[in-house]
Parts: sequence; structure tokens; C-alpha cells
Amino acid sequence: MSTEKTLKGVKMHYCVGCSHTTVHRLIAQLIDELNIREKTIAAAPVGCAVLLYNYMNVDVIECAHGRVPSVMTAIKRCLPDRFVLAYQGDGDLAAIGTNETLHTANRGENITVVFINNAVYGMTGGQMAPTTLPCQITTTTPMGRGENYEGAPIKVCELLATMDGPTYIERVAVNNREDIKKTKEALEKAFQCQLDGKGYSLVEILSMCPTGWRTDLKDSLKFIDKMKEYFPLGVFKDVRSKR
Ligand SMILES: Cc1ncc(C[n+]2csc(CCOP(=O)(O)OP(=O)(O)O)c2C)c(N)n1
Repeated sequence: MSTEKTLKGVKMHYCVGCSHTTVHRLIAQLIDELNIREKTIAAAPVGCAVLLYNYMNVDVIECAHGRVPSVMTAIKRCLPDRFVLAYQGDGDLAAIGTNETLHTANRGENITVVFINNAVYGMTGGQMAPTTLPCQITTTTPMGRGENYEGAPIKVCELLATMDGPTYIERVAVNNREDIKKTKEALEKAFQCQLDGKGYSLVEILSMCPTGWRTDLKDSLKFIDKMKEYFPLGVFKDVRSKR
């Protein structure tokens, strides 16, 4: 095994306060700690993390918007010994890719999904996402998201936990040191779930997007607390001991 580190020493393009940076770092640390760099294939989504391959020293495949779970299903089935990591935003996973997400989870594919919930479409300018909070102002909901018109936010963990297929589903956040620690622990459980051949795992991470939210860093941290009221943190499904 090479001793080369997973995180490349290059400047990232993400905005100040964006949580993609933190999550990339946690993932890269874990890949190094678990010594799986050479067997990892990551999927980059369409969204702000589209340039993931610039930052991680692993094989990365670029997928069409929302199609990450289907591409990763194919890769894992053809190369079952590889560690397959799906990385997706909320627009990618829960809007254009809802269908793929539901069926991949329902089939219990042995893949790991990292789901970045920042409550907006970041890359395209802060439009409403399926996870945008009620009353939240975005560029496409200038009066605030109205539940009667735009519908209520989709709770992905709760939804997937109703299915028999998934093995491990947890929601975490990265807005303070304690939550970042818990996020790493959740990611490790999800990674190990796949490495042990136990099936589908998903970790949803409540993430900051100060640019898309039009907030400063202080208010962005407060907004995560608001997100936690609607999207409670915790484990929604864990049947690892039964598989
Ligand atoms: C088929 C297709 N439809 C729409 C787009 C435009 N598009 C690019 S990124 C994006 C949304 C990304 O939002 P999200 O998945 O939440 O990721 P984030 O940028 O917030 O990290 C959209 C709609 C596209 N590239 N391809």
C-alpha cells in the first residue's frame, strides 16, 4: 500500500464557510486511517462538489446530475472489492436524483452515500432545494418557501429508514467541534458497513452555504441550529448486527 495521503495539498475552490471543505477533509482522513485509498472509487455529483477529483487522491467518476447511485451500483456490482463512495448534494440526491436514491436504497446496494444537505442549490445560485426550510428565502422562493405551494421539506433519512433495504442511516452536522467529531464517527460506521459487506449506508450532513443563503458566518451557524429543529440529528436505522 502507498503511504500517499488522500487529501491533495491544493487550494479548494469552495466559498468561505462552505461545509464541503470540512466534509472532504473528514472523508480523506478516514480513507487514510482505514487504508483504503487504493481501492476507493468516489462519485462526484453535479453541484459544487463537481471538482472533487481535484482534491482527493482517489479514483473519481463524474456522474450526470442525480445519477450517482445508479453509476455506483454498476461499479460496485462489477468491482465488489472496491470501496465505492457516493457524494451528493440535496439537489442532486433528493430532486433530480430522487428516483435513483429510493431504488438504490431499497435494493440495499452495498455502497456508502454521503449526503450534503445545505438546504439550497449552491452551485447554480441558491435556488430552492427539496430540503429548503419552510419560509426560507431563496432565489426561487423570494417570499419564503410556502408549504402549500412548494410543499414541505423532504426528510431523506426518515424516508429511507422506512425501507427494508438500507442498513445504516444517520443524520449529523458540521457546525461545531462536537458535531464534526460525531460526523467522523458516523462516516466511519458507514464506511465500515460497506467494507464488511453489510449493505447500503447513508450519512446526511447538515451543511453551511453562506453564499447561497446570503448570510455571514455567524448567521450561517445559527441557521444550522434552525435546520436541526426540522432535521433532527441521530441514527434513523441501524441493522448492521443483523446483516
Ligand atoms: C441535467 C441537469 N439539470 C440541471 C443542471 C443544473 N445544475 C447544476 S448544479 C445544480 C444543483 C446542485 O445543487 P446541490 O445538489 O444541492 O449541490 P450544491 O451545489 O448545493 O453542493 C443544478 C440544478 C445540470 N447541470 N444538469
